[in-house]
Amino acid sequence: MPANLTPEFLKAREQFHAAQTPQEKLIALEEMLTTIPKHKGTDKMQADIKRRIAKLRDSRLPKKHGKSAAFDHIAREGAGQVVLIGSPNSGKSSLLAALTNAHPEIANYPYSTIIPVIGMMNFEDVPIQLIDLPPITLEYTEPWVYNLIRQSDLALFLLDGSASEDLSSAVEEILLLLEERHIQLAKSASEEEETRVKVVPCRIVLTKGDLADHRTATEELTLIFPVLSTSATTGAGLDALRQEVFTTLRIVRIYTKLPGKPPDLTEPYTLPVGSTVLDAVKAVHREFVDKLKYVRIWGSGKFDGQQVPSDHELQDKDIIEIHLS
Ligand SMILES: Nc1nc2c(ncn2[C@@H]2O[C@H](COP(=O)(O)OP(=O)(O)OP(=O)(O)O)[C@@H](O)[C@H]2O)c(=O)[nH]1
Ligand SMILES: [Mg+2]
Repeated sequence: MPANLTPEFLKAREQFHAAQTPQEKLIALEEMLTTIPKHKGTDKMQADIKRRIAKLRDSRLPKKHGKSAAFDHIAREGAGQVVLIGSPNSGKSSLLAALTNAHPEIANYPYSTIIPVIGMMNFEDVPIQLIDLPPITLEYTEPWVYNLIRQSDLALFLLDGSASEDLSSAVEEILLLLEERHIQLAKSASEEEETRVKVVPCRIVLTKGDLADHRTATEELTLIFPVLSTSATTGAGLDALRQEVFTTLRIVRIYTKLPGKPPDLTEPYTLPVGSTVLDAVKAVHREFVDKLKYVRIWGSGKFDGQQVPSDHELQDKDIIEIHLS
């Protein structure tokens, strides 16, 4: 198939060859990528331009011991760590900006995100850490992206709901790349776990719901993972997404109170679903465990203020009053 290159593209290519600095080269390459006719005949050229862009961006990052910069670990903050993953331009950075106070770079060209960007999202009174990542593609993926996914509690898999491509095969392609690195995305973390493989719960987020030609969840997609539709522009679907993230993280929040005083409802302790009264006491203060006399509980389907054994399983929003000897 002939490439049918446009005059705009040829001009951008000339600028690329004339470019003196990495910055000028990058600008020209991005222009080439925007103006190149998008069809099968230019697939290889497009991939080549993307690779060059990624390489140039990479060379602008601070170097560590001569190797490219790596972000192999991000300290967990809040009740859970959630990564935003997907193809270029799927709307990851836009979603981070819509859900948190972070200001990531957002652009209509691919690979606009080159380093992880962190933001804190609130679901009601629970802070949850979101990490916006560079895209995952066959052509080029930052190697440390996989490490951050492996360490996360949940992956949100973003799909551009306005794209014409086959969304389920786009998902399958990325799932394979992850599997090669021993990461298995799954509906829940409780599925059978091989030792070498890290299972990370996953939800699909269909983005750009405000665009007239946006797609809704197909049965094929929902068979892979539960699907949520959103728009970073209008905010549609964002509340449901916050709720789903909280539910999928499987955490309960616990408030504490002092005898005779009202409970402190400002900052809950967050614990995994299934945690006991003793786990909560430990979370409040390690040393309380040895001195523990009894705990009274509010919520939990119990009479308010009822005394409960230390192996009592906590429910979301329980309030505990710890009595020490
Ligand atoms: N109309 C509309 N456009 C959106 C929405 N979300 C993202 N976009 C646009 O889609 C383009 C890509 O958005 P980004 O958030 O930069 O995408 P990304 O997934 O972070 O891209 P990379 O970092 O390159 O992987 C930008 O032009 C955004 O303005 C949305 O909800 N509605
Ligand atoms: Mg981005």
